[in-house]
Amino acid sequence: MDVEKVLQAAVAATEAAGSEFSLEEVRVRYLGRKGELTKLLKGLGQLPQERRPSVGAAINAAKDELQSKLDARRIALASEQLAKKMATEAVDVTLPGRRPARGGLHPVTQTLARVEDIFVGAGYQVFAGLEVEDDYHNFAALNIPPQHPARAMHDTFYFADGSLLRTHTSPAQVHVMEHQGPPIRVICPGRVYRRDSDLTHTPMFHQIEGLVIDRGISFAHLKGTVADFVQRFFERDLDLRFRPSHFPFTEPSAEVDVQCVHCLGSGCRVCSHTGWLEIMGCGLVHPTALSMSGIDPESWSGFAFGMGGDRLTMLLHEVNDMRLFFENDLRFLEQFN
Ligand code: 2NL
Repeated sequence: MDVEKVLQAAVAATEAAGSEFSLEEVRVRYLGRKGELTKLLKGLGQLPQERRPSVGAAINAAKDELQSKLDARRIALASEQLAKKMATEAVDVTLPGRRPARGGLHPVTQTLARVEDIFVGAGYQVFAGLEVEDDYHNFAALNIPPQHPARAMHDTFYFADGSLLRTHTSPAQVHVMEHQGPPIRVICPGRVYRRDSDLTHTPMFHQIEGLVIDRGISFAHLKGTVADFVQRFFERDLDLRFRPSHFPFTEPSAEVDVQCVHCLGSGCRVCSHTGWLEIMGCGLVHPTALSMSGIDPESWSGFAFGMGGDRLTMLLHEVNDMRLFFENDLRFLEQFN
């Protein structure tokens, strides 16, 4: 039996071991209870008496040498593995953390809040009202009797019990007139619904209406209020134009145009080459609308106005397709936060 040969094979296997697991296999194969060097030691008894001390010493020296090679290889493997881990799992602690995505208010909601803020600053209260209303508050109380042609224009969604989805935010103001009485300064923002869907109409859209009722309110108060609002909303001095119009619930009535925010009046696609953009309808509250809600038109007068929240948002941001606001594509919406 050649101790030197076994040792050489054991050392070679040690150097070749590629993991702590295979290194342990080498140790068991040579130094384990039934290992090759252990067996050599156990076989000493077969040797002649005089050779035992020298062969025994040689085997023990081989065992010691192998053990120290195994230890060295174990340390080398551990540091190799550490180096590999460091290379592949390195973390750059100086990188900024990934923040959770932050949501934001929809641009139309921001517009409603912007309008509310302007009027709250002028002493108005905000009353959103309810989206499900009855025929009386949505139509009759606003001087729109049952056979009035304006009802057809409103394309109302009705429920089986006769209640309806409000077609404008006016019924919220009717409730304020009924329950609070004059003087009134209120702004009513919210969703309204009409059975209408095409390129420029969606079945749900947003309106913001304002109502002021006090003693001696005239069209001059309305004009001043609108002019001040437009200046604050667009943060620019834009020309205004009041055109005669008609609503059942106001008399006289007007539509308000503002100088085109895009071309400032020279004519462009946004204003259909007119230089003007229509932003609201308004007027002095019809005496019938006042008395229907228990307000004496001989003692009180008022003005009201209504605007489209979606349209205002488009004008403010110079976006020319309303559908973009309803597709909920985050790439579009994120630009408003
Ligand atoms: C438009 C026109 C308007 C009103 C809304 C109103 C409300 C009450 C009484 C009288 Cl309670 N009037 N609201 C008045 C004139 C016009 O809206 O084009 N809206 C988008």
